[in-house]
Parts: sequence; structure tokens; C-alpha cells
Amino acid sequence: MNDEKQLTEVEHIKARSRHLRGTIEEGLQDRTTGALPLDDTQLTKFHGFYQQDDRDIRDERRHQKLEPLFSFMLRARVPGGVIKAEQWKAIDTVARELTGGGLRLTTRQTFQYHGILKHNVKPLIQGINKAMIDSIAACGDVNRNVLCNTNPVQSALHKEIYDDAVAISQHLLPSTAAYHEIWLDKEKIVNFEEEKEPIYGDTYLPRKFKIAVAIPPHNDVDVNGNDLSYVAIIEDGKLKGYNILAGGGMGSTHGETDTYPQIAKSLGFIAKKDICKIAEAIVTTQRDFGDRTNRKHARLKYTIDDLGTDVFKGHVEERSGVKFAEEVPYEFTMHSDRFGWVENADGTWNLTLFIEHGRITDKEDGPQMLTGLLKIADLHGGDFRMTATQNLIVAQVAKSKKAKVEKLAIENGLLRKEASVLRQNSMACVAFPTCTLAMAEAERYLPDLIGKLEVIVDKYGLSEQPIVVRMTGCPNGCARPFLAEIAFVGKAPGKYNLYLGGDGKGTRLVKLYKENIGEDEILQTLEPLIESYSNERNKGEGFGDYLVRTDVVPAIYDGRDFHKNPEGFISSGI
Ligand code: SRM
Ligand code: SF4
Repeated sequence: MNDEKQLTEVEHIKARSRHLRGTIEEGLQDRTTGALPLDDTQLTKFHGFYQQDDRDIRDERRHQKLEPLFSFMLRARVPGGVIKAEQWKAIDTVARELTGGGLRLTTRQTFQYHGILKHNVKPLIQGINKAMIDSIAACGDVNRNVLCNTNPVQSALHKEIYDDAVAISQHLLPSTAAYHEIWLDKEKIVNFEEEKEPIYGDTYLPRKFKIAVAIPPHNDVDVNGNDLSYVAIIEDGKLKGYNILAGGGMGSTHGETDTYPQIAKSLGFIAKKDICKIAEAIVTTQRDFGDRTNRKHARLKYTIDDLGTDVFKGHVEERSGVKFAEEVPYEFTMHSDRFGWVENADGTWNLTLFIEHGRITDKEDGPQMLTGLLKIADLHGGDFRMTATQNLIVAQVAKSKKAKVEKLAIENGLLRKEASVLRQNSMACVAFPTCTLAMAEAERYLPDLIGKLEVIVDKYGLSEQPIVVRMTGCPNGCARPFLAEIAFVGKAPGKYNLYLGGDGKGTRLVKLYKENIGEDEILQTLEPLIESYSNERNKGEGFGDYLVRTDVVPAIYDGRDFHKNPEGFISSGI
């Protein structure tokens, strides 16, 4: 399918990298620059880290004729987001000693460090490795961190499903020894030609690949934002198997209508024993059929849309030897985390903390969140679970320790009882100053905007109504905005596209309502819609559903309709 002459540069870099080794080691030794050679910055992603520079001071540095202030962001691989208290302590030590400070929980149940200087990358990887945490395949054109519903050990059944998520992650790890050689000083392979990558091949996948495991009715992992999802089917208290969804994804480019977010398509039901066979068959089908000539068209969603779902499914069945059965009916009703205390089946308790946009720091003149969590880790001995909405669960707390954990959480700004329902349902990507692709602020701005929206929802008696609000600094969709009820997607500093109409369960896409608007227009646009929602909504009807029912926006269930209105539909927005 791919014309050799038209392959993207990244394909050539991968091909000549000797299974992701490139010249990373040599680049690390070069003390004349804080950066790595350009080709290697593509390869380091497969090892879990990105080269960045501080965009707040980029212009100033240019004026001073200095190279940008380069540093690195490292993302860990933590399938299902489960971290033991002892591991948390190691993560904390590394954050304090080797990074710009603090942690950032991500939308994929893991954490990132920012501001790592080049000479600190290796000690950092060794530091987390001591706590049995790695960053292999956390980024790059491979399968990344596998998501799993966040209460995995609440019952034996949840534990079984979590174990499946870990098994899938393990099965799809690249085989190359590059990570161990470069970062952990393991013996170098003498004859590289003999090293095999049985699943990925020498050039890995055409693009990143993402997997989630969900347990209905909870869609906290946003199955439709993933290339491959397993929806657990439970009957009579037993795991029967999984429905398989494929081809979901968020990324798009402003103004390029052949790029779009997409809802995953159902392939059918499989037995539990076939989970890894199916994962491998889908990954290798994407490896062989995905577009390697255009990275904007290289995700699985385009491969499936181009081949047709039935043809794609046929390839998967042939490669896996597994025949999909009819999809088993299921329903999602929840999209967000359950905050506060929840009792587990074994009598222990989980405390879900709202961590606004996942940022955990010790502020000079504010909450000591990092230190607070360290104290909780010291005290409780259970584990922590990172959620796919950037929050954190202190899990399996003994009843006798509940009061102390809660006190520490309150004292350190981790349990914010004043945080409104609207705020708790909001999510923003990192954007400025570290993200190289940001066009507008997200994490640093959404908290303020939420404050202004809170005034409006309070005015119309909606302060208890969960409305899913998400903001990203560009249309790559890192906070999965296209599955929200209200989405702001950055276009330029201070300007956002406003999208509306998701269903609050993550099963319908939003639709563009206003383009390139600033804060005043955002508030002026949303207030009358919120007012009429307050007056005219049906019992139990969500904001997005109301907007679709009253024809403010059309219902979008297929990304190929994302850029157009159905025939005869006239938007009151643009
Ligand atoms: Fe993302 C690129 C941050 C989840 C779609 N994402 C980036 C980079 C690495 C920018 C870059 O390439 O230079 C961002 C680093 C910012 C920084 O300074 O930390 C970045 N993405 C994030 C995180 C940290 C956002 C957050 O606020 O939590 C999330 C880390 C997840 C993780 O732990 O693995 C994150 N990114 C997502 C998601 C959501 C998800 O996976 O559930 C998506 C949409 C789903 C999808 O993949 O379709 C997402 N990120 C992208 C894309 C667009 C991909 C595409 O198909 O077009 C890019 C750009 C790219 O790959 O070229 C991107
Ligand atoms: Fe950066 Fe865009 Fe992702 Fe936000 S959505 S983190 S701005 S790539």
C-alpha cells in the first residue's frame, strides 16, 4: 500500500535507527547543547520522552542569541494507572531531585515529569526503574499506556479485568533491548541483525496506538478516544468476555477537513482467552495497512474508514484465527470520576481526589500537594490509582486510617470541598509553556474560565448539574475535547473554537458551534444556551443532549460527518 518513495521522514528515521537506538547515547554525551540531534528526538519518544523548550521565554532567548532553553518531558508507562505507595515515594524523590519540580497526571492514567535537563534523563530513568516503573513505549509509534477502569481491585472481578489490561500491555511491548542498553546499562547486543521485533517489525507502527479496557456502565477511560477498546461483559457476576471496538481517536488539524475525530466501531464479541490474539492481529493489520506516507492520515481510524469495517474485520479474523461473535448489548451511563470516599467490597475505602488538570506541585505560597501525597503514601501503605481524567484515587485505605488520610488531603489542598461540580467535570491539556504544538493556553486558563462559567450555571440553578467541559490548546485533542459536552479548542492565543453537543457519556462527538472566539464571546454565547437549558430541559436530560434535541447542533456519531451539517440543518452558531 505504501509507496516507498513517498514514505515520511519519520519512517526513514525508524528504519535506520537499529531498533530505536539511533545516536541517542552519543547525543547524551554532547555537553555543547541542551538538545539531542533532531532524528533522535523522534526515537526518544519510544523510550518515553520528548524534547521541549520553555515557550514562555523562547523569544527572549532568541533576542539574547541563546539556544532555546531545552529540557525533556518524560512519561511513565503504568497500565491501568496503579502505583503502590512505595513506588509513589520513589516517584516523589525523583521529581524533587531531577526535574523542574512536581508531577503531571495525564489523561491516560500515568504521570509525566517536565523540565528534565539532558544530563538528568538517564539518572531519572534509573531512579524510577528502581521502583519497577519504566517509560518503555509510553510514547512513539507503538502501543502506549493501556487504560483500565480505575477501581480494578475493588472486587475480584475488577482485579481480573485489570490483570487483562496489564497482560495486553505486556504482550504489545516492543522487543528491542535498546531501552535497557541505553538507560539501564545492560550489555549491548553484538549482532543487532539477529534482534527481532516480531509484532512491530523494523519500522514499528505508522503512528501511535492506544488501548482502553472499560467496565460498563463506567466509561471513565473514554473508549471512543482509543484505537482499540475492550468493553468487559459481565454476566451473573462472571467475566464472560469483551466487546471489541476499534478506530476511535481525537486528533485533527484546523482547516483540514480530511482529518477528523472518530468514534470507535464495533467489531463484535470475543472470549477472554483471545484478548492478546486480537490485540496482536489489530496491531499488525494497522502495521501493514496504515498510511506511512502521511502522518496526519496514519491512525487506525483512517485505515478502518478507508478499508471499510468489514474488510478490516476480515483481516483481523484471518490473522488471529478468532471469529467475532455478535456484540453483547451494554450501556455506559457514567463518564467522570466518583469523588470522595467509596467503600470497597473488602471493607477498605477509596478516596478520589480532584486534582485540577492533573498538576501536583508544592506552591511557594499555596498548597503543598506533592508533600501532602508523600505524607499520605507514608501513612497508608495501600496504593494510588491515576484516573483517565487526571485525578488520583488513594485506594484501599483501612477504615482506621480514613480520618488521618482525609485530614492530610484537606490540609494540603488535595481535597477541595469547595470545587464545584462543573469544575470537577472539567479537563484541560498541558498546552503552554511546555507543549511544542500549543496554539492557545489550556491548563493555565481553564480554571479561570470555569470560575466565570460557575457564575452563569449558579445563576440558572444548575450548580449541581454535571456538564463535561474540556479544553485543549490545539486540535490534537489530548484532553479528548471532542467527546465533551462543551469543548474549547485553541486556535491562537486567547482564541478558541467552541464545540457543543457530546452526550456526557463519551459516545457522541461534538460539533463546531462558533469559531475563533475569545472569552467575552464565549460567555455571551453560552449564557443564553445555559439559560434555555435550565428552563426547557427534560427530567434527567444532560446539556449536550438538550442542545441536540433542540437542534442547536446536530448529533454526530461518525467523524466523517464532523465537518458538515446534515442536509437541511441550519446552525444557530456558524
Ligand atoms: Fe497528546 C501530542 C500531551 C493524551 C493526541 N500530547 C502530544 C504532545 C506530546 C506534544 C508533542 O507531540 O510535542 C503533548 C505534550 C505536552 C506536554 O508538555 O506535556 C501531549 N497528550 C498529552 C497529555 C499529557 C495531555 C494531558 O493533559 O494529560 C496526555 C498524555 C497521555 C499519556 O499519558 O499517554 C495526552 N494525546 C492524548 C490524548 C487522549 C488519550 O489518548 O486518551 C489524545 C487524543 C486521542 C488520540 O490519540 O487520538 C492525544 N497528542 C495527541 C496528538 C494527535 C494525534 C493524532 O492522531 O493526530 C498529538 C500530536 C501528534 O501525535 O502528532 C499529541
Ligand atoms: Fe499540546 Fe495540543 Fe495536546 Fe494540548 S492538545 S497538549 S496543545 S498537542
